[in-house]
Amino acid sequence: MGRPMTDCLFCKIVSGDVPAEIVRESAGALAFRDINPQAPTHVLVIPRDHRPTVAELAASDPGLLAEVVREAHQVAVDEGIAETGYRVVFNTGPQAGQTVFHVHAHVLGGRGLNWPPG
Ligand code: D5M
Repeated sequence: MGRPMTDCLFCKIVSGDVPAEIVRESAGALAFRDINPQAPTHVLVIPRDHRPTVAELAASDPGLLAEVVREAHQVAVDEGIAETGYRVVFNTGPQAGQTVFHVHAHVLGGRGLNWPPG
């Protein structure tokens, strides 16, 4: 089980020490709106337990990763974008743009999304 990290922003959202607009909660995961939205729907889904990257979560707890992905889909259903389409992104590592090293799935939708991404 991942321990809370005192210097981790998303662990502080899990503990309630940092406020967030929470949209869904499950036993192992939390979903909240991104503070800097890049699309009409932009929600982050995180495991409550601290894991730095999706690779480390997949290796240590694949069931929890599955829960994060299920919750990401449920966010899309709740937001009304599951039918039109949405994107789930795990930025992994600095070159991919990961800035917060507590794994998070970006759920993006509500507008046309370009491919390839920038
Ligand atoms: O994504 C990290 C994301 O986290 C980025 O889109 C901004 C978002 N963020 C940063 N601080 C907060 C708070 N306090 N609430 C909600 N969202 C936040 P990355 O893939 O690591 O670049």
